Amino acid sequence: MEMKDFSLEGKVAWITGASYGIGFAIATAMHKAGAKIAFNDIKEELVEKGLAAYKAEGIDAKGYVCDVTNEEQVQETTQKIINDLGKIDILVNNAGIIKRIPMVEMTAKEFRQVVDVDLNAPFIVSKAVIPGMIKQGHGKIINICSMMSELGRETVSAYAAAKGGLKMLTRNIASEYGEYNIQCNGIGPGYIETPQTAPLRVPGNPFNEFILAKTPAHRWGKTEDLMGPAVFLASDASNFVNGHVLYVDGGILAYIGKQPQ
Ligand code: NAP
Ligand code: GCO
Repeated sequence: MEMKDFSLEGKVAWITGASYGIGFAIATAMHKAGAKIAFNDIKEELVEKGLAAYKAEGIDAKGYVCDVTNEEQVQETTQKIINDLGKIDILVNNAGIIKRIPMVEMTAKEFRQVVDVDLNAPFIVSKAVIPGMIKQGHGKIINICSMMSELGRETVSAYAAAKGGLKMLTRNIASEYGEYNIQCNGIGPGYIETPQTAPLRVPGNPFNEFILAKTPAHRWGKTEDLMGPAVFLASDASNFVNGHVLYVDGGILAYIGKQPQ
């Protein structure tokens, strides 16, 4: 193994839903490793906000307005990225939503909305980019899973079902396209400080203390904690890693909880 195997020089990476949050951090890391960056968001103003944020970091990212649940928009955006940047070597299915509602109070429409973004969209975007990856003889797909790919908790039934399904979609893409030198892996972030978890971190919310107690590192994760794992899974250094979900959770999944004193 050579250290250059961790480089993304000459690669093109598409990170979905990456105007901010985890996607923005992963895109920044991949830029630092040498990749050209494409990202999308669902709203023009968010794409503009993202472009300004990338520029502030010295990143000449390409931004696209695309709803990842809309197959026509995804197909069009895929072709635009290839026209603009020549190819797509790395796909990060990052775009995601959560609705925290007790299951019996959740409408079927709300359940479907979460599954549509968190599970159906990674299928739609992966389906759009895999043919090009087969043609070029290589590709990397990274699906952003979750603690809820393994665990349940109150009020997140749709999200857990979607992220559990995303773990299995990851394994199935690895199984079906591994022979074309395409590696599909997941990253399972723990509890990370982003807008999505802001409601859980408000002062006085007992959930905040709960997560700190359940995490051996006794801290919330930062988006920076995901940068190295993402570059590893996007690089040639992980070419024999396939169908794996790498949990970046500070040890939550390994920990039964602090023993009563
Ligand atoms: P976030 O702050 O809510 O950002 C999600 C991004 O996805 C936003 O830019 C959002 O755009 C975009 N998006 C949502 N629906 C979309 C659609 N239909 N088409 C295109 N873009 C769409 O979330 P985050 O915390 O960075 O999480 C990113 C990913 O990590 C998600 O898949 C999440 O489930 C997962 N995750 C997060 C944590 C955590 O603790 N934060 C832990 C584990 C996994 P809008 O602003 O327009 O909605
Ligand atoms: C929640 C949180 C989690 C995190 C993440 C954990 O309400 O429990 O939002 O779901 O977002 O998915 O890995």
